[in-house]
Amino acid sequence: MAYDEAARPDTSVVLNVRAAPGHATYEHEGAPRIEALNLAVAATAPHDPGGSVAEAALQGLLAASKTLPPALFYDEEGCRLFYEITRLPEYYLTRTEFRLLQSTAPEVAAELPPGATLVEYGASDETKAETLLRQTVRSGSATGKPVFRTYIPIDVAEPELRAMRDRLAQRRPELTVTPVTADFLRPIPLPERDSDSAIMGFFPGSTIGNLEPEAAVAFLHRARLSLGWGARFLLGFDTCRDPERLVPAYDDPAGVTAAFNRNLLVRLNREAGATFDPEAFAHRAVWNPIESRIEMHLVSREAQTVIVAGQPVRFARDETIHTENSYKYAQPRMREMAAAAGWSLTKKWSDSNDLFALWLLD
Ligand code: AVI
Repeated sequence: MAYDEAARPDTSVVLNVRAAPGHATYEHEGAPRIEALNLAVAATAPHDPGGSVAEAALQGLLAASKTLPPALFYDEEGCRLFYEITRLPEYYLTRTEFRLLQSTAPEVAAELPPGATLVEYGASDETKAETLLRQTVRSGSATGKPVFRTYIPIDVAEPELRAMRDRLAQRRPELTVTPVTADFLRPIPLPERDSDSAIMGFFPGSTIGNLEPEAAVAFLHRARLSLGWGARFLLGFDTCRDPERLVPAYDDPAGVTAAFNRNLLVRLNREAGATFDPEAFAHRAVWNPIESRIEMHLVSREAQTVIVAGQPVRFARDETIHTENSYKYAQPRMREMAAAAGWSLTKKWSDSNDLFALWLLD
């Protein structure tokens, strides 16, 4: 499929990866602030974050069908590679969503009364939230006042949250920022707030696609319970199901996604006493039309035995380690999932190529 040159990302952006595992933020050269994205990814793993990397890896590698938990992608190098992925011409998700957010934020904000609270799940960076936080009331006696009075970013990375709060305190002194350090896949008690104020959850980045569908519904349901029945929820998800576009987005010719995938093995060598030769595994991205997902695998190029945390792990030639699923939802399916979690669709937006959707739920 042809690459849309007009959609090419701005290459003047300079990467500034902060060192906390699982999280990165990016800053414009010289400019006060960022064009970037949040990595709402560190909490998407199906393993206990309290367990060790070796335990999590062995659990998957000793199973009949080998897997590795996707949260292990996001060490410092993984964050850097993920950032590179988001800049690739083939990886349309990030820039498409960011543009959509920029153009629809005024309409989203118009749905809320002044003094609202924004709760972002997996927020290690405020870039996407700021498209909303900068919105002001457009009519009536509160004209010109900010729509959002409070911002509650939720993430596992405390240093990132603190840094974000400090930046926002400088840029938006009128905004109350109350970070919550937590894994958003677990029940989260929100800070006390004025019960009269409107509240909106925010889950951008199509991170919902990295959860198994049942986990996605469970997450949306927990959000429904903690935000309350009067709440709104803004959800960003990838809707493209065209393998001709998807496969290059997850298997780019520059090999960045392959490096991102193999970095899992590099990490296991460093942190789990493993003996992987990363080049002995091929990166594979396949579209699974039955499950409606892109799967990433590492395929053993030969029969081999690798030691992980003192245990031998045997691979047959062509045996795969399934490392990630990225579900792409048709809109009716997402509507069903949202409904199962207690949300209904109020408004929806998508880009002109119908690649990405932003949904306002209530
Ligand atoms: C973080 N997440 C939404 C990305 C995705 O597209 O599923 C992770 C990724 N994996 C490979 N490329 C990007």
